Amino acid sequence: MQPDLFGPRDDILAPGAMILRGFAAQPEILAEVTRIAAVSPFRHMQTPGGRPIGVEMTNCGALGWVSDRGGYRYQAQDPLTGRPWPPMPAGFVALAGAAAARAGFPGFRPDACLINRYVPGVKMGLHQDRDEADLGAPIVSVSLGLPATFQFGGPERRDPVAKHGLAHGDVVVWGGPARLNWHGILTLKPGEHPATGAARINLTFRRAR
Ligand code: MD3
Ligand code: FE
Repeated sequence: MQPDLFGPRDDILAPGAMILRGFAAQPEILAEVTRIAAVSPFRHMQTPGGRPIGVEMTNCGALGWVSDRGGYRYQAQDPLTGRPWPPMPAGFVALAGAAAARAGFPGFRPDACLINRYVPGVKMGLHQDRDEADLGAPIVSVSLGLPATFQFGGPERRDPVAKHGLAHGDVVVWGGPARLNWHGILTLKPGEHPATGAARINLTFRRAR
């Protein structure tokens, strides 16, 4: 989707955090996700404590984020297949770079893309993303399918949390002073989306090393 008659709908959440509404609604993105998941399927990972994570995950790129009894980390192999993660499609690299540049972070080259799949009833609790070696690089997130409510706090767990709706095609860039802010996704409400059915897909592009 392109900026419409109402003009570009960029929204600053905090210094370093910007929503680019409708920046990534191209159907090719979901076609690539389907190809990736045919090689490295969506699966429930386990927390280091041994509990299943409600969000289903897979990855593409040189590195993928994994969680199991051994902890959280990035690794080159998919533990389910024993093979490298599927390569990051060139269109993903270009999209993430363009979004980052637009938000004021030129030169972003992601080496990891975590793909989350939510069905109604699933949430992601408040957390920080701090497993990446280069915290100077931003994270770019792409939301597809069912809408969700995003919770965005501050650098401390106790900081107040604001809520923002994220819809199909919305891209958010998190960097600079917002890079270590706490965040989460409220329980997904039931619904159907023409692009994804009863699901929400989120891609997060990261510089892991
Ligand atoms: C703010 N994913 O995968 S994307 C995650 O919608 C994650 O699936 C959520 O949080 C999702 O780690 C939210 C938005 C997001 C991603 C990374 C951030 C917000 C962030 C890093 C720092 C601050
Ligand atoms: Fe996160």
